[in-house]
Amino acid sequence: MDTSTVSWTRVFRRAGRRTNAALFLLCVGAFTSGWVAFAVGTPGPATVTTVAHGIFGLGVVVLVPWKSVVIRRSSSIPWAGWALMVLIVLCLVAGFIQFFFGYGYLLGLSPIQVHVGAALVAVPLFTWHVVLARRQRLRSSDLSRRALLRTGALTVGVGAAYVAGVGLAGITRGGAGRVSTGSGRRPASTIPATSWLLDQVPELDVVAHRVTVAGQAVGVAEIEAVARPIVARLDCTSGWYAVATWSGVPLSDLLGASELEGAVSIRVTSVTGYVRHFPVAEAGALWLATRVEGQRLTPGTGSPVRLVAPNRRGFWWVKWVAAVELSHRPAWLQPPFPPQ
Ligand SMILES: Nc1nc2c(c(=O)[nH]1)N[C@H]1C(S)=C(S)[C@@H](COP(=O)(O)O)O[C@H]1N2
Ligand SMILES: [Mo]
Repeated sequence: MDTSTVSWTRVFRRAGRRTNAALFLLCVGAFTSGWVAFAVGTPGPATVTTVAHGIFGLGVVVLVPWKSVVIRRSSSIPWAGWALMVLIVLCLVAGFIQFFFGYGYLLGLSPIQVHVGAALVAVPLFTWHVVLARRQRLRSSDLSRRALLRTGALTVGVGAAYVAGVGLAGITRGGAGRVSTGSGRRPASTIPATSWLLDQVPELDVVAHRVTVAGQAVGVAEIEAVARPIVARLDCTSGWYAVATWSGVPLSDLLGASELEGAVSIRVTSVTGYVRHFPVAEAGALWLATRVEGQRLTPGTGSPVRLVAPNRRGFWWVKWVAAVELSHRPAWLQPPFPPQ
């Protein structure tokens, strides 16, 4: 046996309770930062969140050799344990595919759909695994100098792997035009028709359609008579964004100042029932748009009228708008993500 084998054996012999505790924290961190990453759209918070998410995920990968020692030591593994392992591997692989190769479809699924789907299915198994099967207490020695040094070394290693990964993504083109949310660029001419979950594209009559704005019926012709161009980035949580010139009118032009003053939020509803609430203060930054890049919207991208919300992620850009209403309900009371 040569010396390097000896030292590695010693390194992996330490695998055990602390490996599990570290993996637990990394998984919880990865899951939480993943949700936050879907919610934030502004550059500073988005950068912090996506970098943290990447580091948590890489941390899990780095601990794989130690965890395999733990697994090999245990006498039997229940089927749910295997299922959890498969889901976590699937989640990681899909995440890395998105990171290195960008947005695309395979068998009708995008890498982020697989990534998020696997993570959600893993939650009950993970909870079962942690709570029922592998309850482990923290010990005071976990905060010893040596333990902290080891954690520090792991963190530096993961940080270095992250930087290398970002460099590699530049070569594999996954990082092409990447912005702070992690999304990659698509040309404005190829904006895909995207649903948050289950919405189906309705066929609406452009001439007959009316949007009810605080009780008043507004048609496409009326919007286009006062429309102005607005350049905005549509940034979908499925991992792509497109910068386009939209044509529309801000809600602050359609709703009177006195009306806005009396309200807390603006409720924008789609003909499909898809709905989002916005704080009234954003009235000037929410646009009812009828065109993109000079062309009328297609049914898939929200015809006849959609919302353009330049400072928010794609799922706020309500398509096929039926009504804009003032409300007394605070915007934060709504579910953070649409349920349909
Ligand atoms: N009514 C409705 N509006 C919607 C959605 C939806 O499912 N239903 N999906 C949202 C999501 S997740 C995104 S990213 C954008 C996509 O717009 P696009 O189809 O023009 O690309 O529309 C948003 N508006
Ligand atoms: Mo989206």
